[in-house]
Amino acid sequence: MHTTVGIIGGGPAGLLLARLLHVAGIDSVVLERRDRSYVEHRQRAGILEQATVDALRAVGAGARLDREGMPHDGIELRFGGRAHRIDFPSLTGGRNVTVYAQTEVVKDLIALQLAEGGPLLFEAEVISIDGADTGSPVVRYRHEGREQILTCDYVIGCDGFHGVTRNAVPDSVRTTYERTYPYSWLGILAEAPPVYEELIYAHSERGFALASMRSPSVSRLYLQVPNGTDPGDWPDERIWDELDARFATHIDPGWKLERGPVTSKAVLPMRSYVTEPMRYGRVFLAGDAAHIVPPTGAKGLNLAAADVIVLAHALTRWRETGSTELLDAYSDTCLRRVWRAEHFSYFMTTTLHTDPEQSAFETRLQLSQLERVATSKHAAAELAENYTGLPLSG
Ligand code: RFL
Ligand code: PHB
Repeated sequence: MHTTVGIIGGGPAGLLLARLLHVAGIDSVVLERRDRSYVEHRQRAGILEQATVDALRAVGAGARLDREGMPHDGIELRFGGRAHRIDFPSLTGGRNVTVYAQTEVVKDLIALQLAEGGPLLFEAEVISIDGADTGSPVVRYRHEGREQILTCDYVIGCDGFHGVTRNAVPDSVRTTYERTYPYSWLGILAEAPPVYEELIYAHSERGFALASMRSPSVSRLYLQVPNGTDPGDWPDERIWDELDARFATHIDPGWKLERGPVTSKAVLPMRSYVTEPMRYGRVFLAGDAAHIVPPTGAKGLNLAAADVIVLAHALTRWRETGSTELLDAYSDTCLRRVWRAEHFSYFMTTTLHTDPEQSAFETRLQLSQLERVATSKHAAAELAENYTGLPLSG
């Protein structure tokens, strides 16, 4: 089999890229290791920037998003027993974000691609990519019990942090930057209406907590826990009690979350990671295959979308004019945005979590920084601009 663009991975990056190329009249094949149901039910991100929403609409995946997505004009920060709201539109010239789960984005993109796109193969595991520095790279994959070959003009690695495409970039040209954190998140889904209208990010002496949502009847909640925590050590009542304790304020001491059946419970480690460059020969990396951010800034899915928007534009230019100018600029163009998001995600993470080793001095610095965001329009605008997403060219 031959295709113009071979896409490894059917997560948000690979699926959105396939749709963007389809709209531009460029053929592609998507190879996804897992089965369809697994990919559609993997619990992950919830926040879409405006540019991500616009891209989904442009590829025809906007209808359900426009019906069911929940536009949010702000977030609440809780710290030192107080609550403070950051208003996005007034601080950013009108921008906001939309709460719409990654599972739903993926379902919408898969349905579209199967209805009217190029091949999207599930349970097709890529084993290797050869000839990145030749004119026609070769993808080897296993599908329906047989090893198969896909030759491509370009190969795009959208295969996430544990993918194989990164290995096609020789160690001698690759630099990796990494940071781990001394805490994880315990994330739950609960059949309980969120009593809050906007997301709440809480700094507390007991550790960080985040209240998000999936729908008017489903809450998504996270607690900072030590690395290596067994979710089995957290019975539901313990989770709810701890969430209430971390969200408590002096102003409304009776404030409590609405409780309901917990339908999913998992521990997620936190990591910052960037590999450079994001391209070698005719192989390109996009999304989590090239970079990871801790989830506190809600940037991972949006960075993946931004990468493939830049890439689709560059491939379209190449197809129309034969010029590789934008493809040659791809890595530098994306990395500027990636590093900004890395810094923002690091800032949100280290400002809001309690490092088990942290001194009282460091806790006071965190509270002082949060106080600054709560009292300075400039500090609040810096947070709001990064949270709602910087312009795609930036
Ligand atoms: P994915 O989603 O990991 O998809 C990669 C796909 O590649 C497949 N694959 C292979 N296929 C074929 N052959 C191989 N050898 C393969 N190896 C792997 C995998 O099966 C998979 O289907 O990467 P992608 O597309 O780059 O998308 C990235 C996002 O999934 C990720 O950044 C976000 O989920 C991060 N994230 C968040 N991002 C946001 O923008 N906003 C948020 O609110 C947000 N919250 C989160 C998050 C991530 C979380 N976790 C679990 C890490 C909250 C959480 C809890
Ligand atoms: C989520 O809804 O899953 C979510 C929201 C905001 C974050 C991380 C995750 O920062």
